[in-house]
Amino acid sequence: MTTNRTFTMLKPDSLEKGNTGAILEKINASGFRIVAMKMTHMTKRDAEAFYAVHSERPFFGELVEYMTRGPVVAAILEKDNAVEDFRVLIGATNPADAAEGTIRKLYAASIGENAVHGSDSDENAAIEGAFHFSGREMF
Ligand code: 3AN
Repeated sequence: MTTNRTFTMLKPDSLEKGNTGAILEKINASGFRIVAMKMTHMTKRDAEAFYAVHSERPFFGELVEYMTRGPVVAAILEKDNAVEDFRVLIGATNPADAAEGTIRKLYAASIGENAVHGSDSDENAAIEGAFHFSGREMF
């Protein structure tokens, strides 16, 4: 099944390193339309809720700390087959395994600080988009 929308966050390391513009440029150049976008600083509670699926993983505390140490850019993106195509564009979770030219290969430092988030299913794209945006903020 294909879908039209996915959800992304440019993570704190991307903003700290000044990579926001370059990453957004790559997203645009890859044919994604921006449906919603904002800069936001997640609280500990936000991050724990957003990543609840990982709450039992050993890296959960580290993940929450990282995602709350500075602002992120959250966005909903539209394109045919958006979820799958965006996962290809960002590359593997571990940048060491990410393909040449992918966002994580270019901008991520490590598996823990991997520059960008991309939804892994249509269902999660809808849940994650609604976590950050109301219907009135989607265009
Ligand atoms: P993806 O972001 O590629 O969907 P997930 O959902 O498995 O990967 O992991 C969510 C986030 O948790 C990753 N983006 C990364 O920041 C962090 N993470 C995943 N695996 C590890 C790990 N082994 N050690 C530290 N952090 C990790």
